[in-house]
Amino acid sequence: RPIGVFGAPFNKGQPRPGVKYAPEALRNVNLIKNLSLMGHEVIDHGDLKFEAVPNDTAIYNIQTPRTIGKAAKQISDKVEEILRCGQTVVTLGGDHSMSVATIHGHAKVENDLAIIWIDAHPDINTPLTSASGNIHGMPLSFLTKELQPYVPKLPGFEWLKPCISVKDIAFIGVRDIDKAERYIIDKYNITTFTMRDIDKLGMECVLERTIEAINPTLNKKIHMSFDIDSLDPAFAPSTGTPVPYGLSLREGMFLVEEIALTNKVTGIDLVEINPDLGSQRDQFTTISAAAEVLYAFFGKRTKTQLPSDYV
Ligand code: DIR
Ligand code: MN
Ligand code: MN
Ligand code: MN
Repeated sequence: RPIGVFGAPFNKGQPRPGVKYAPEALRNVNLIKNLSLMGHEVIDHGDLKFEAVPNDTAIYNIQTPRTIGKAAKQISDKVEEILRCGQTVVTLGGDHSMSVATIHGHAKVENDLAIIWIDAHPDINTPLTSASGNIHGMPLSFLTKELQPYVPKLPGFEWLKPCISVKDIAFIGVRDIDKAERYIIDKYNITTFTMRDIDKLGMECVLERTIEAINPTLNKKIHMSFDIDSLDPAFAPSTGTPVPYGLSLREGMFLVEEIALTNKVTGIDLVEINPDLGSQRDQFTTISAAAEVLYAFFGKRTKTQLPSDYV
């Protein structure tokens, strides 16, 4: 399948504005060209533009819910459009609140979807349990059918239909879980592999068990949501909520290489890269790591020698 890439420079799901510069930063390291040089047809759909909704008053402790909901609708529609063209969609975030939209749009086209959520955080707070009020810590609660009795509908999100089940989700790399998130994960027995599980089992076994749990017959398509803070801050320092003792870059690359080999992934999110944070070296380290994760997924693994014009 061709790859359809677009940027979702969305930053209102958390308080640090610089995360909106990530699509531009990734384009500046020739992400699109390098993917093409790996032998893929790559269609660049450009970056979306978002507008603030006037009089967007806070609800619970969430700022600008209508602005976030409106942007999410645009992102969901874009993902749906690109998938209907038969392309594998790659969404360059942006903060992780955008995954409420990418998964929603993906599930409209592939109605039975498995979610691999690679993140230091499980992002399954509800508007009522979130201590931060940041929607980037909540997207999975909005999408999950079983949680709807506990998730109040926010203004701006009227269009959103919960489309996944707790049994379709797997967390990998988590190591910073809020109390209510822990409660939800335990109550619904959501497939979860912490850093300790990865150390103990090894990444290959973690992925085997992930597939066994959420997609045993590989009859579903897979949505891979990659939060750059899953990586250890040594490899991805320029992110809003870094958490120590995370994945090495090679572990992250190996994980996505193995996921790619399922041939079931039709949607990918790459989120929470904040090119404003840290030193110039930190920023370069983080953007390079993010790009390498995508290259690993899209087959750099199979090339001992890259084309000579690879930059
Ligand atoms: C925290 C942080 N659990 C929250 N979440 C983050 O605000 O709900 N997710 N940073 O990536
Ligand atoms: Mn387009
Ligand atoms: Mn996240
Ligand atoms: Mn995270």
